[in-house]
Amino acid sequence: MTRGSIFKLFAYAVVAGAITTAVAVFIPWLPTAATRQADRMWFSIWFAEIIAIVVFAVVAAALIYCVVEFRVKPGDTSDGPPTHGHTMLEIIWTAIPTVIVIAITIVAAIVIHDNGKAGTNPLVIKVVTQQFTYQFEYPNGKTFNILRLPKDRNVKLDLSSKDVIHSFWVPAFGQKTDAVPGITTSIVITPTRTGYYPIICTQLCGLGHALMRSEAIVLESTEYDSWYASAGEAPAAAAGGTDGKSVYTAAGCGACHVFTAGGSAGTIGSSLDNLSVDAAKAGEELNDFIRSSITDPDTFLAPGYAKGVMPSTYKSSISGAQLDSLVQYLAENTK
Ligand code: HEC
Ligand SMILES: [Cu+2]
Repeated sequence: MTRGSIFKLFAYAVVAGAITTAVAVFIPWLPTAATRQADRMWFSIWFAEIIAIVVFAVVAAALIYCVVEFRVKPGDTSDGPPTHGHTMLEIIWTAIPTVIVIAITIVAAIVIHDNGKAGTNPLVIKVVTQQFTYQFEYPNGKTFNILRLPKDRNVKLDLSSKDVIHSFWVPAFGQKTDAVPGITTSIVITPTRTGYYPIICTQLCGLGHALMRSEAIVLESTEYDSWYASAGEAPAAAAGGTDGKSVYTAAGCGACHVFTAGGSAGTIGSSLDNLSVDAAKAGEELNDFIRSSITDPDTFLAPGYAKGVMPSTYKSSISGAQLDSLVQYLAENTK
């Protein structure tokens, strides 16, 4: 190869590498990391990314060089010269990818290992999922439907499910795990930035799946401590409470139902604003009708709605006292 052709190859590689680097750097593919685990995760992604950019630049340069340099001349109908394999080249293009893949594997293994470590005294929060809500149980036994976390402390989330498979994903936290019925799965996060982050269910878990969202709020540790000390005083905030309206919110009814008093506008289920009409159709007294509609939704179907859409798990997931106040709350606020 002449010096000129080596220069050309090099120039193609620099251009291809520069364009790819610009695409990687200037488009915000990843959210700003908000936990120590996400920092490590982003590191492993960038590690693989830089290798990919270099490989792409080399391959693109060779490709462009060949297309430009060896293109057929007008009127040339001859065959190219016969070539046999090149053992040294084959050894090189096998050895280099092997080294690259091993390097990426080692970095990924270290990141996964470090991200699984909860330290000696993590804050353990139980995350109970259920169509289509999250409940967060703190060590003091109080339950909330918003996840509040202190900054700079290891938090271990123990996930479980009351019905089907759900998932817990906060993009900026860099960690994601499924909540599977019958077992407890867990993830560790150490928040490094205060702020508000959406929690998203990523397993298609039923008709209300798209609405299965919650929020995580990372607070300075002093703010968190004072919230924790006074938390749960206001019954409306506590999903474990028996106030009818908070049961309605915590159980996720609003994801599917229009209910003016509850401020919900879900359209998967029927409106709950005029239940007396359907109670009369079913030939039941209003309170009994509401109760049986919640515990055995398929017995009487609201006209025009399908069987099996409303979860039939509420009879076990809502306590007796919660159900009583939920029924009363709906009866008092419907027509
Ligand atoms: C996944 C969506 C979904 C969720 C979540 C849901 N429902 Fe329903 N619900 C429906 C559908 C669809 C119907 C109509 C079919 C039927 O009657 O079973 C319905 C019917 C009802 C009815 C009877 C309405 C009528 O006019 O006959 C009541 C009452 C009711 N739901 C209350 C609730 C309450 C309370 C909750 C929360 C504890 C809840 N639903 C959660 C989808 C849902
Ligand atoms: Cu879900």
